[in-house]
Amino acid sequence: TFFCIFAAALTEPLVSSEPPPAVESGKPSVSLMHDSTDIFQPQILGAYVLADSTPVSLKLPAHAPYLLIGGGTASFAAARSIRARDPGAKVLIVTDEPDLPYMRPPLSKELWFSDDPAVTDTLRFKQWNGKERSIYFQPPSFYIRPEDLDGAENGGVAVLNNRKVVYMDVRGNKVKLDDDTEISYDKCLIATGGIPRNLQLIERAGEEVMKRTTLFRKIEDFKSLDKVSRNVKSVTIIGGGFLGSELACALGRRSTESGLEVIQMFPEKGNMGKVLPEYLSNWTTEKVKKEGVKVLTEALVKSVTCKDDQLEIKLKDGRVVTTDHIVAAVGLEPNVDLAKSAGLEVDSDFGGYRVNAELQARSNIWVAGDAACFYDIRLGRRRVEHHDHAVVSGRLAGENMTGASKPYWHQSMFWSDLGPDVGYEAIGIVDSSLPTVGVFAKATAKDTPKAATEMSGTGIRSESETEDTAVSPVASDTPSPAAENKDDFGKGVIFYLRDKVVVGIILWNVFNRMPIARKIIKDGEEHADLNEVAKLFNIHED
Ligand SMILES: *[C@@H]1O[C@H](CO)[C@@H](O)[C@H](O)[C@H]1NC(C)=O
Ligand SMILES: CC(=O)N[C@H]1CO[C@H](CO)[C@@H](O)[C@@H]1O
Repeated sequence: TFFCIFAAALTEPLVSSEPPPAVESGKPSVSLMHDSTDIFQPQILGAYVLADSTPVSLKLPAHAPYLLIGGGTASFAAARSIRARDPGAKVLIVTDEPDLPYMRPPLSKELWFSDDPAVTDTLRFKQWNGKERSIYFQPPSFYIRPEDLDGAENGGVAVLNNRKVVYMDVRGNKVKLDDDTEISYDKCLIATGGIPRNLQLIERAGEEVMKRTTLFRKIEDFKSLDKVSRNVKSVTIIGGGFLGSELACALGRRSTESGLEVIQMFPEKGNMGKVLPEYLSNWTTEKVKKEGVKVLTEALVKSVTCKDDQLEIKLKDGRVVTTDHIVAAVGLEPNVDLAKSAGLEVDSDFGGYRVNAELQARSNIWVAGDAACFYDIRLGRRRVEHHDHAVVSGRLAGENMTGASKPYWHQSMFWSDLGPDVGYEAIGIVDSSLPTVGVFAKATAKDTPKAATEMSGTGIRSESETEDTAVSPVASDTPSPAAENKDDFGKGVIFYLRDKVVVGIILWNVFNRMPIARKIIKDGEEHADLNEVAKLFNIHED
């Protein structure tokens, strides 16, 4: 069956592209990942119950050599790279979420396509290669308990759940938690991610509207939207970016089974209009419509009201939509709550904590993931909200925290699929407001995401690429490429330009060539003829 996944990210590099951790558990972690009987339930480590059932408070460590604030992907990636470079390291992750670190992308894609009716409990999903895994990076046995951190001979990673860091004393190298506990540190990472935005007019529309609105980010949001979508007749997604389009397609597929009406509305002219040039955005919109989604483009919401248990959405151009539930997928607000007490600068253009190319904010303090506004030595100041960026920035911060002085230059990438037949990979600044040059060729049956993963034998396409694999590409002698047919975007390369220099590249149904794209961006040269550059990707070859 055709299905449509906008995958904003790689979902696996943390487990399969690196060796399993050496000491933390008796079994190698890889075998645990594929053990079909284990279900990685979150552990709540904030309190535990003794045999006589008297709840006691934990004796938390007063000091953590490595303190990581936030329990998401960037934090977990940092913990891993710290442990890899400093095998005895004691790492404490403090997170206000109740869960152990997990990956977010499957919450808006693979989990929706699971055949398992219990998927909201198991949180396991099938990768492209058919193998199943949990969204949790590691099972509970990987971690040690916070109260055991002090005495752990080989160190380890501990997660303190349901606690929030509310204050940083930078001079004293310590933080205060929401229950007034103080923990001192040697090195600290802030990886606090962000909070989904809402439309102000929904926030102001009152409790009845808010009750029928989902902001999507966490495991709980997946569970509640799953439930809502089984109990209502109509869901409207506001937002045309990755998250909105992913969820529209996921729910759209359900519409064919259950008669659920799925509406998606956004101000742009087409899906992913902020990323794709207009002709491709238009083409993508048609794909989404075929998934059973009623797409309303150029839709600006004027008001939302609740009447007789239904929501009425009025648009500025007079259109009116009646629906049961709203999903607002209108972006992320980076969480910079600690800026004031920590004396950290928040970037006024991009939001997030300003850090240098090594992701350092101040001495002993680093920032990674969605909350970091970093200096990209190639492309300038940026903030990136993709999973792969959380992985590479967390890893880099961890390396720098353990003493490697390594500037951030590894461009994170992301990929997105429109089902098994169409997919793309992107790197750098892909912003449709930049001038673009697209070079297309006819696709063959081999040029599909499914074929690409089957050939590589992995669940994901670019998993093997690392910063070391950038090869010198060889230009092919094929004739000058040009779009043979304007409507046939079979496969191709789209260049995004700033001051005549390529700052972003989308590989459209062209797979396993990301190292070439990476090198072009790294070189940062002006190119007189991008058709010549496109030849490096050999799109006419096979
Ligand atoms: C995209 O679609 C809109 C209609 O929704 C149309 O006005 C516009 O011309 C299309 N653009 C391109 C480049 O095909
Ligand atoms: C601990 C460590 O190696 N830190 C380095 C991180 O990167 C900066 C460069 O900005 C170096 O000055 C630090 O020594």
